[in-house]
Amino acid sequence: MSGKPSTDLDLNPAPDAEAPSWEAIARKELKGRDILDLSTITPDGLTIKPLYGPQDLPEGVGAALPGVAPFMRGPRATMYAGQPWTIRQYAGFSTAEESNAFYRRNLAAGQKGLSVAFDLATHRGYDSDHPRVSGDVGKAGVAIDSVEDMKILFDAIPLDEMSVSMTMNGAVIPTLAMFIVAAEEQGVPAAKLTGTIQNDILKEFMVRNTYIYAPEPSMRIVADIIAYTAAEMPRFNSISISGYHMQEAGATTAQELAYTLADGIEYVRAAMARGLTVDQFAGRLSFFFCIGMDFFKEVAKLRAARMLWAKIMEDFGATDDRSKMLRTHCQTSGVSLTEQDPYNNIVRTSYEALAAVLGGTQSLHTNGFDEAIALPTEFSARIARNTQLILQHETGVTRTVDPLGGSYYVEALTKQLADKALELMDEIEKAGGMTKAVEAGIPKSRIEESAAARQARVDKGEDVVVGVNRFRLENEEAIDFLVVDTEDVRRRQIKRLAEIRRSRSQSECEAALARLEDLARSGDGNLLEAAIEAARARASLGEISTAMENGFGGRHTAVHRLNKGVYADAYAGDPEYDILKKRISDHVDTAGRTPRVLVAKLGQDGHDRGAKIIASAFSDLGFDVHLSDLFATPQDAAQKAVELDVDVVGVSTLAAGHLSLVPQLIEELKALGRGEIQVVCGGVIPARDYDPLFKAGVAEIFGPGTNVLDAGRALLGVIKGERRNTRMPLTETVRDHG
Ligand code: MLC
Ligand code: 5AD
Repeated sequence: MSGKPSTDLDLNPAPDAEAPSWEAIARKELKGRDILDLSTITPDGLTIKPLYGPQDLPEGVGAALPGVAPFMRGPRATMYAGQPWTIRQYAGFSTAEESNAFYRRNLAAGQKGLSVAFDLATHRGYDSDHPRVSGDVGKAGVAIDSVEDMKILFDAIPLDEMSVSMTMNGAVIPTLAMFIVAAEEQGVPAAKLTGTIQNDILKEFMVRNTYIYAPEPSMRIVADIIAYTAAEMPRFNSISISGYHMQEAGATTAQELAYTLADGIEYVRAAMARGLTVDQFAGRLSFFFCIGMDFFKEVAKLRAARMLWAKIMEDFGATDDRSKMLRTHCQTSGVSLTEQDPYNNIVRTSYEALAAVLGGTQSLHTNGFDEAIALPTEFSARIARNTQLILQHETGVTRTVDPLGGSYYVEALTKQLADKALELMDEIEKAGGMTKAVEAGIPKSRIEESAAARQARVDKGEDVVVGVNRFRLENEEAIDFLVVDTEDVRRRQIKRLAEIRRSRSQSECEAALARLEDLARSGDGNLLEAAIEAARARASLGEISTAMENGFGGRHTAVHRLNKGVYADAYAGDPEYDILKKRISDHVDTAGRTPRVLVAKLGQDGHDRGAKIIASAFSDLGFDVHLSDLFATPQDAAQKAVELDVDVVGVSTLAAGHLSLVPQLIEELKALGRGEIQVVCGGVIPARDYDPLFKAGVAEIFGPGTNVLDAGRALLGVIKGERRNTRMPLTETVRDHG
C-alpha cells in the first residue's frame, strides 16, 4: 500500500506468529470488557476506534503535497515555515474613535491584521438614531453610520498595507462602499485595498440572522460584490464563506463542513450566472471555520475542506490553482467557553488555537476568556492575542508543514469526514442547491436538532464540561468585564449624523440614493458601484439600506419552526425528566390549561440557538411554547404575549441589550393591563445585571450553562407563583459523575 512511512527503523514489524495479537493484549487489559466498547460514535455519526494503523491510511495519501492541488496538506508549499498565519483578532465596540485606538494598541502589541466587529444596528442597516436600535448602538461592536465614522475607524492605519476583514453581511453594500470611499479619501485607491468582507448571506438565513432582505435580492448583492471586486479590487477577498456560526449554533463538524462548502457552491453558481468565468473570481473566495474542542476532528475538518473544495472547483472548470486553493480564517469556539470558572477558557482557547494551526489555517482569532460574559477587555484581549504569539514564537509548531500529515488516525479521519460531508452535501443538491434548501429550512433544522441533542448530552453529564456539569467550583469569583455606555455612544453618533446631514449637498445625496433604489428595483447595474456614489455624497448607512429596501420591496421576515422531540428522545426513560413532565401535566390538570410561554428575542440580536433549544425542550416537557419573531421591540413582544395570552415571557439575550430592553418589556406589559404576565431571562447576563433586572420585575434569570431541566422546574415554579428572584441554583440536579 502506498503511504507507508519508509524508514530504516521498522516501526511496524511483521507480527511474530508466537506473539499475542494487539487484540489479545487489549482484551486482557480490559479484563473482559469488549474492545468495541472503546469505539466512540461522534455526533456526526463517525466511528472513532481506539487504534489506527497503516491499514487505515486512505489510498494515495502519501503522495499528497502542500501547495499542490488538492491542497489537503496546505494551500502554500512552505506554509508557516515560510510565513506564519495572520494573528487577526476580531474586535470593535463603542465609537469609531475608541475602536481605532484599540486597534492601534493591538497592532503595536503584535497583532498582524485587523478584523472589524460592527454593532447590531449597523449589521441590520439602521443608523444609530433609529428608534428600533436604541439598546444596540455600540454594544456588540462599533457603530458606523457614515463615511466619516469609517475614516475615523481607520485613522492612521494605512489601508494599502494593513489587511482589513469586515464581518458584514446584511448591510454589506453600504459598509463596503463606505470602506472604499474612506480609503479613497485616505489616498488609497480601491485596487490597492487588501482584506476580506464576510458577505456570506446564506448562513445568515441558516444561523446568524443578520439578514435584511429576502434570499433572492440578497444573493444578487453577493454576486454584485464578487463582480465588482473581481474587476476593481484584485487584492480583496470578496467573501468569507463561513461555517463558524453553524458550529456556534450547534452544528456537528460534518454539518459545518458540508453546509459551508454547499454555500460556496451556491456563490460560485451565482457569480457564474453573471457571466464571470470561474477563474476570474474564485481565487478571491475565502473561508471561515470554527475550531471547537474536538481536537483531531477539527484538524481533519480543515484538511478535508481543502481537499473537497479543490475537487469542487475543478468540476466547475477551474484551471488556475488559486481558484482551487481553499484559504481560511479560523476562530476558536465561543460556545465552548463557559461563564463558570472562566479562566478555564484560556486553556480551552489554547487547545483550539493549536488545532486550527495544525489544520493549516491562514488567519486566526482566539477568543477572550470572558466570552461568556461580555466583550473582551484590554486584559482578556491581551491573553487571547498572546495565546497565538506563544504558539508562533515558543512552541516550534511553525517549523514543519502539516506536522500531522501521515498520522494513521488523522488521515483516516480526514477521509471519513470528507465522505460524511459529501453525503450531507448531496442532500442539499437534491433539494435544488443551498438557496432552495435554506428556503425549505433544511440545514437550519438539522443544525437545531444537533444543538438540542448536544444540550441534552451536557445536561445529562454525558458530554463533560469542566466547571459546569463536573468539577464545579463551590464559589465563583467575579471577574472584571467590559461595560459599554451605549447611551453615550448613541448621543455622540446622533450628533455626528446631524452634522453630516447639515453639511452635505442634499440634492446630490438624494439623486444618488434614487439611482440606487432604481437599480435595486430594476435588477440592472451594480449595487455596490451605485452605493459608492451615495457614500461619496455622504448618504448614511441607514439611508443606503433603506433605498435598497424600497427597491426590493421591503425587509425580510423569517418563518420560525419549532423542532420537537429531540430533547424528549435524548431523555427517554430518564426518571428526572419523567418526574418533571408529570409535574407539568399535573399542573395542567389543576390549572385547567397548559402553561403558555412566549420565547422572545428583543432588539437586533439574532443569536437564537439558546432560544431555540429552550423552546424545543420546554415544548417537549409539556409547556405550550411560542416563538416571537426575531428583532422584536419590547412593544412587539408585549403585544404578542397579550395576544397569545401567555403566562410567561422568556427573553433570550446574548448581545447585552437586556438592561434597557427587558425593563421596557415589563412596562409595556403593565401598560397593556397584563402586568401579571411573568418575565424570565436567559443567556449571557453578567452577574452584576441580576439585581437591576430583578428590581425591574424579572422573575428568574438563567445564565449560560443552566441545565434545561433546572430551568423547566424553575419556570413551573414561577408559573405556579411559588418562586421568584431565586438565583438559579445550578447545582440542583447536575449529577455528579466524579
Ligand atoms: C501566505 N503568503 C505567503 C505564504 N503564506 N507567501 C509566501 N509564502 C507563504 N508561506 C501570502 C499570501 O499569498 C497572501 O498574499 C499574503 O501572504 C497574506 O497571507 P494569507 O494567507 O492570504 O493571509 P491573510 O491576508 O490573513 O488572509 C486570510 C484569508 C482572508 C484569506 C483567510 O480571507 C482573511 O483574512 N479572513 C479573515 C476573516 C475574518 O477575520 N473574519 C472574522 C469573522 S468574526 P496574496 O497576495 O496572495 O493575497 C465573525 C464573528 C461574528 O464572523 O460576528 O459572528
Ligand atoms: N469583539 C471581540 N470579539 C467579538 N465577538 C463578537 N463580537 C465581538 C467583539 N465586538 C466574538 C465572540 C463571539 C464570536 C461570534 O465573535 O467570540 O462568540
